[in-house]
Order: sequence, then C-alpha cells, then structure tokens
Amino acid sequence: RNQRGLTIWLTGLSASGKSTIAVELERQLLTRNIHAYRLDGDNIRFGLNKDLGFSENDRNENIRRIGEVAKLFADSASIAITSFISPYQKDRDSARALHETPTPGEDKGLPFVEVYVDVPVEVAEQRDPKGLYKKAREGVIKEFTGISAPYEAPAKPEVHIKNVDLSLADAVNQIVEYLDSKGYL
Ligand code: GGZ
Repeated sequence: RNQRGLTIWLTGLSASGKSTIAVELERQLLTRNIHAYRLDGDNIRFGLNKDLGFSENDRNENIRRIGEVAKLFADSASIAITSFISPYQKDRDSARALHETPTPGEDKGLPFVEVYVDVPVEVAEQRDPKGLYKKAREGVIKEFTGISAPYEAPAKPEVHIKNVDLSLADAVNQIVEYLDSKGYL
C-alpha cells in the first residue's frame, strides 16, 4: 500500500453525520490493519485549538491548523480522518494544496480526499441532536453555520454522500470504494 498515507477530509453541516461516518470508517480501516487516526472537535477544539471560537477568522485558523496536523499524520503513513464543518471553500482548498504540493525532496504530494456529507439544512435542523439549531434560531448561539453563518458546499468533492435516508454502512462504503478504486487501501 501507499506507504505515505493520506487525508480523508469530511465536510458538512452540524448534524450531517460526519462524526458517525468518521468513527465507522476508522473502525473499518483498523479492521483491515490499516492505521487510521481521527481528528475531531473532541481532540482538537478542546486541545490544540481551545483558543479558537467560531468567528470567520477563528474558523479559518481552526482549519489551517487541522490541515497541518492531518498532513503530519498522513506523512507518517497513517490515514488521517478529519471531521469538521470546514465551511469555507478556500480553507479546504488550502488544506488540499498543503497536502498535494510535494515538499522539496519528495516527488509526490499526499492524497487529499474531500468528502461532502450532504444534508439539506432543513434536515439537519430537524435532527438537531444537541439543540444547537434551536439555540441558533433563538439567537443564543451567534454565527451558527447554516443559520447565521455561511456553509460553502464543495464544488468538486472526491466523494459526495447524500446522507438522507442512507444507511451508515452505505455511507462508509462510498468512501471505502473510492479509496479502493484509487489503490489507496
Ligand atoms: C457551528 C458550532 C457553533 C457555531 C458551536 N457554528 O454538531 P456539533 O456542535 O458537535 O459540531 C459543531 C462544532 C463545529 O466545530 P468545527 O470545528 O467543526 O467548526 S468549523 O469547521 O466551522 O471551525 C457544533 C459546535 O461545534 N458549534 N458553535 N457557531 N457549529
């Protein structure tokens, strides 16, 4: 297998299902003895990025740092799986460029697989597992993605998961099949 690893970058609204997919994808990769490591709010926003909030600037910096950390994992031959809203196309493009541009002395960059976990905002708001959309509507949470802050859908994601009435197994399969088709597994 590709001995340098890669990054699988999940993007989508709050309550779109990114974390659930990330956990199951990681589990399936580990089952195949492929080392995978998940970056999410729990291990990044409460640690490395605990100085950052949800303003546009803070989100830009959040995603910049996550891109750098994911690249380090990918460079160590692991599969990095990131699970963040990452609402701005230019931030995702920067993370991609960071991976795909070969560093001096290397002949190739690292693969960057952008996965759009797509649910209409109406569906995410209906799910509202943590009551955050309700708080956003009430104005208790400001700058909430999809309600009072933008989400820029990916123009050309490698994988587009329409995550409405789709089983978790089918969602994860879409990613695994893409990785297989590219010879990454
Ligand atoms: C969006 C917010 C906000 C605001 C708190 N906007 O569903 P969750 O709870 O568990 O996931 C959301 C998480 C988003 O953090 P990210 O680091 O993924 O965002 S970004 O990539 O845009 O930097 C949500 C919670 O944090 N949360 N306030 N205002 N989501």
